[in-house]
Amino acid sequence: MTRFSDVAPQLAAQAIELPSWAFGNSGTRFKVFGSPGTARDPFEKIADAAQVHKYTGLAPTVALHIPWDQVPSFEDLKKQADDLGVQLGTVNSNTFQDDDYKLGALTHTDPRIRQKAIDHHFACIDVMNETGSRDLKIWLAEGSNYPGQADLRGRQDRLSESLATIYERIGENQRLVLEYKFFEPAFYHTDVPDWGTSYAQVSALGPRAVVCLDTGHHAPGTNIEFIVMQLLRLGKLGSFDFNSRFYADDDLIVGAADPFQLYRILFEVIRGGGFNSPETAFMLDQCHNIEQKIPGQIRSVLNVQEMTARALLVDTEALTAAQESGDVLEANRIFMDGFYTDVRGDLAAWRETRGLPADPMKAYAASGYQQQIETDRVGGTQAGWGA
Ligand code: PSV
Ligand code: MN
Repeated sequence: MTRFSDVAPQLAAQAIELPSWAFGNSGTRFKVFGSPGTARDPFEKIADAAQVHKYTGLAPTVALHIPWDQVPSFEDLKKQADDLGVQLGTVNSNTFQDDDYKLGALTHTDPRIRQKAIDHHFACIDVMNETGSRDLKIWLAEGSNYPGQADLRGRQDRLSESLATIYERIGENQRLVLEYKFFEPAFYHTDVPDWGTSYAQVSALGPRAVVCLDTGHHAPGTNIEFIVMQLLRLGKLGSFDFNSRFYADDDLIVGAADPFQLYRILFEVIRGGGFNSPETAFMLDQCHNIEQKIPGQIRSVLNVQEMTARALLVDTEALTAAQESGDVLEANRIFMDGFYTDVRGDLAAWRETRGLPADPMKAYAASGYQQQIETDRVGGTQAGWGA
């Protein structure tokens, strides 16, 4: 077994990007609940995100979603982030909340609507140029609900054309990241349902186009770590949207539903060279519908850190030897050894050596920030899905 002190330097370099929308209200199609102290604008979202980084040292960047995070001046937003010790990260486009996109956006049969969706992506690239963001992340809500409703092939061809037009506009040091999801809001088919489709589309674009794997976007029982391995092998695993799910795309706290799956995924990330690599960004894509948002995010990044530590502890030399000698049970024992190792004490002590609180959840709760925002943020409209 590898020792904790041997893996600590790798843990020190770990960075997990937070989604700005985690700090706004969210919910299901049934109800979006408000909660005291919720951020009312992107500036307050950044302030809340900075709290997560302050207590964990794990979350130096915040992803934006346009138009939810549209502000009169991105320079001001960038300054707010700088002042609070974080940076603006990935820019997410949004073509799922406009009436024009009911039957499609980048795949629509009407060239006017396709152009409108392309122009939205151009506007997102303009934002990236102002914020210094590297990644444009595209998730498309497009698809159909009924067999025969749409020409599947025609839509795929139009998608490819639209993406090529957007890719042309991506700067030298920027990337286009295409996320897949097999259902919702479309229920019969989606135009980018799986990693294979995303891979085929981005491969046709070029080297600066990569795939985003959202852990909640697979059918139950899917072997996600296999997909992780394959995309890393192909050099196309651009980023993760981490979250967890019990049934659908639940967007719950990462590691909450199936910590063992998270461990298996992280093991493959490490194995495939995707850990602490600029090529593979770690992000959260979560919604805190009923729990407090800032501690929800703190718990999330700590879950990723804890499972990363366990995956790093696997004695890979011994594992390879067991695999190669055909010792099935010994290989499985070595693999499970990491998962069953309780690293919480080591992590707490190590955090203190780095000037961080041993227990970031407790430190945040004791800081008074939550009470402060609940008192201060009265009036105005709380940020939210706008769904
Ligand atoms: C879609 O379900 C998704 O995972 C995409 O990443 C969106 O941008 C995000 O959720 C936020 O709605
Ligand atoms: Mn996502």
